[in-house]
Amino acid sequence: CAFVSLEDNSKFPRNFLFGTASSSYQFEGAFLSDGKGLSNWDVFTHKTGTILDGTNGDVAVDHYHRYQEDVDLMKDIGVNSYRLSLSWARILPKGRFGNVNKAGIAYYNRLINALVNRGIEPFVTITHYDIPQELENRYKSWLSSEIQEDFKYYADICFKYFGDRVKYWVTFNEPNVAVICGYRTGVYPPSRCSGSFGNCSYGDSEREPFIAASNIILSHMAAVDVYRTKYQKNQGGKIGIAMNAVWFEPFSNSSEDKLGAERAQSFYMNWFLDPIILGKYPAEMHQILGAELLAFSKYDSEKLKNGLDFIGINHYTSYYAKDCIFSSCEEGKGSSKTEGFALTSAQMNGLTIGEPSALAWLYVHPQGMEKIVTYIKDRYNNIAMFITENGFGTSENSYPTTKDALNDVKRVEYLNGYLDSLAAAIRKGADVRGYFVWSLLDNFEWKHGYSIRFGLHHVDFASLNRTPRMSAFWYKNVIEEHKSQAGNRNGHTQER
Ligand code: PNW
Repeated sequence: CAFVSLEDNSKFPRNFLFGTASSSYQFEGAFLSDGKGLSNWDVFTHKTGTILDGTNGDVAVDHYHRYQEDVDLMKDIGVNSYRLSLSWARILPKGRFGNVNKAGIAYYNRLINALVNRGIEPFVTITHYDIPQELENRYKSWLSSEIQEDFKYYADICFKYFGDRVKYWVTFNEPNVAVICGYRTGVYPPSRCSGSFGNCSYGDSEREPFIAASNIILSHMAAVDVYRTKYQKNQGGKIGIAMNAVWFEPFSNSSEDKLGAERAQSFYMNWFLDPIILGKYPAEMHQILGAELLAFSKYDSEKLKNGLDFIGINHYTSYYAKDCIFSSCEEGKGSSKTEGFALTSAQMNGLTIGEPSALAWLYVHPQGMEKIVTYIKDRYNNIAMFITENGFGTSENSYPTTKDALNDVKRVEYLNGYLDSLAAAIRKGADVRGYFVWSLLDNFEWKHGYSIRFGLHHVDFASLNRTPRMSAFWYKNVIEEHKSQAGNRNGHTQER
């Protein structure tokens, strides 16, 4: 027969979103322009010693003024979606204790309209780490249940002003990283920690992360409730959350290490997803921490469960995981109940899970993508998923000349391997609907300032000129290939 259906050649579903991701603090700059209030990250980065290269996001990559150029870059690549976040302090400089900043609303309208007019679907995160400093000063932000009211108020405003054009909402970016870094190790604002976990003036590393997490979970549920009751029917969008998702590979085949890996996951990701989707914290957390830290009031627990339309997965790396209940682990490493008595590390007993990168936490292990997606699919009944971030960081030191800086072979290899692994999970039935590369541009990489680069485009931080890297051309190719294959589906056949 001369006719062959190409249906099976298409690796990704027909309406798959291919995009790039960004966040307000890391991209926008304009930190005091047009009525914006100070955020926790503005205040944090202005203290000496907080950021490794002494920089801050005051200007960042000036996306606030250069967004049109950046939308053009997206168009060049051919993406059909862009993940961005809204700066809470740009929209509500003083949270619910002040006015809506109309100039902030106008900026996001300009950006969203620029996207929509070019056929690019906005995928919008409501909070990507940055919150108005006012909420920290007034009531210690996530440590107080008061913040639930503030978040609900803010989310309502976002839906009201932008929901006619935004069909994908993410309430929180990586709340697990936010509470671990903000309240356990203290390396992000509000710089709280205790004991051997870090070096802070205030805090309690063994308790505060769990309190902050409960308030984030309930804030998420409150926003979802507002969306579903007031907006979803008319606006027709979907709402979810984006978790940092590490694949924990059991270090050995022993049932102890398998349980150790399971506990590591429960204390990292399921910690948030279980209450939101299944209505209660993971059983392992209850067993190890006891009821007190995890208690939702009766009133609060009634609000839990079924609180997502999709799960956002930010996946970069895998670690080995080892049991520390039946086996002994090094003092201070994995021996803590706050991490479920599991030791997790990219390197164990002389074995390394993958090639290291310029970032101490990022190791290349593409198989982890298929495994984490399959794990989430199985645990949460194959609810819709998006890979809301995946990317590779490099340090400028390893790229001495501009020519080399653009020739990012390692990033291409990384992305290509992870995307293939994602395709394998989809082939086996995972309902994954989109993939976003972190990031469109080099940008402000939190603790590392501008010394770590994740962009498909190189940014010269002096001139702010953007130049596409090899990886941008690689991504363009991936998208074009997908379009031609998906275009041939739907009953079309092609002559061979
Ligand atoms: C994410 N880890 O952070 C954030 O969502 C982005 O804002 C950030 O720029 C990007 O990944 C690259 O770092 C992470 O320790 C923070 O595994 C920590 C981890 C992973 C991602």
